[in-house]
Formats: sequence, C-alpha cells, structure tokens
Amino acid sequence: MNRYLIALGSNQRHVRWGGPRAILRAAVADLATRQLVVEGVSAWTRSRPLGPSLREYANGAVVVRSGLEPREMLAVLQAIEVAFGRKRQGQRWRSRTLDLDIVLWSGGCWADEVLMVPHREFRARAFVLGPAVQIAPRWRDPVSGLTLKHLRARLTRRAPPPR
Ligand code: A4P
Ligand code: MG
Repeated sequence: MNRYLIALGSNQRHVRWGGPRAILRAAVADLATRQLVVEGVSAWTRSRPLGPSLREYANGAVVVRSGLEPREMLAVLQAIEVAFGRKRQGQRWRSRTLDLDIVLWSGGCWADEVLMVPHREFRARAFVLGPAVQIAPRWRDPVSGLTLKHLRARLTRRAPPPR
C-alpha cells in the first residue's frame, strides 16, 4: 500500500458545484470512490493567489492510502480535475476550478517526464504546508529530511530585524 499527501486548490466557481470550498469538498468525496481510502482531510484555508490570477484560492490537503502507483495516481487526479471542469489548455497558473497535486508519496522520490514527487515548489508554499501540517505533521520530506512541521515553521519564521 502507498500513502500520498495531495494538495487541493480552487479559485473559480463551477456552475454545478458552486464556490471553491464546495468544489474541494466534492473533490474529496469523489476521491473516496476511486480505489483509495481517504485517511485525513485538513480544514480549508483561504489564500492570496500566487501568480497572475487575481482571485482568492481555497486550499486544503488530504492523505490517502492506495495500491495505485504514482503515475496511476496522477492519472486519477487529472481525471477528477477534468470531471470538475478543469480546462488544461491555456497559460500556466490561470484560474482553475480544481488543481490536485501530489506533494509527497510514501515511496520517497519519483521523477520522470511528467511527474515529480515531492512537488517541486511545496516547501515554499504556506497554502500547502499549513493544511498538510494539520494532517501529517511528522511526515518527512525525503529530500531535506525535515518534517512537514519543521518545514512550515521554517517558512513562517519571521525574518530577523534589520541591524
Ligand atoms: N506534474 C509534475 N509533478 C506533479 C505533481 N507532483 N503533482 C505535472 C501533480 N502534477 C505534477 O500541472 C502541470 C503538469 O505538472 C501536469 O500535467 C503534471 O504532469 P497542471 O496542474 O496541469 O498545471 P498548473 O497547476 O497550472 O501548473 P503547476 O506548475 O502545477 O502549478 P502549481 O504549482 O500547481 O501552481 N495560489 C494559491 N494561493 N493557491 C494555489 O493553490 N496554485 C497555483 C498553481 C498557482 N497559485 C496558487 C495556487
Ligand atoms: Mg497542478
């Protein structure tokens, strides 16, 4: 069995599902129907958009257990994104109804032409680490060797006062 930490984000309404938080809730319900067990769900947080999009995001994280291998998991997540109206064409970081990223995997590191785990940006993102720490504080990043709790503390630590 594998474990995955998955980050969820949404900053666009969907005609059927409603606003970003309702979309994240429905996405977790959908995940639970696809060959995996949802073990933990964070609270949803609001976050200011990183990148060109102007709309506020709802973000969250889940831990799932599954026999799926990483590439199979990515395919499942992308199928869910499409089911929730995500359009893949167009520029990177545009507004999206649903974004599902694999942050960590119990097998450690994975890198091929379409998938990289750990997610390359997660250590710098409070909107990923905040929810993740709620459900998996002791999970270690295989690259830095630091726990999620430690990574988050490092990110949110205030800069020292100027001398
Ligand atoms: N890919 C590689 N590694 C992974 C992984 N670990 N998990 C590939 C998921 N996908 C991975 O992603 C592009 C390709 O990345 C995929 O086809 C997959 O093969 P995408 O979801 O199609 O495109 P994207 O999300 O626009 O690009 P990217 O680089 O994934 O963007 P991010 O890093 O996900 O950032 N601001 C706030 N406040 N909250 C957010 O959630 N999210 C983004 C998107 C920008 N600003 C944000 C937020
Ligand atoms: Mg993505």
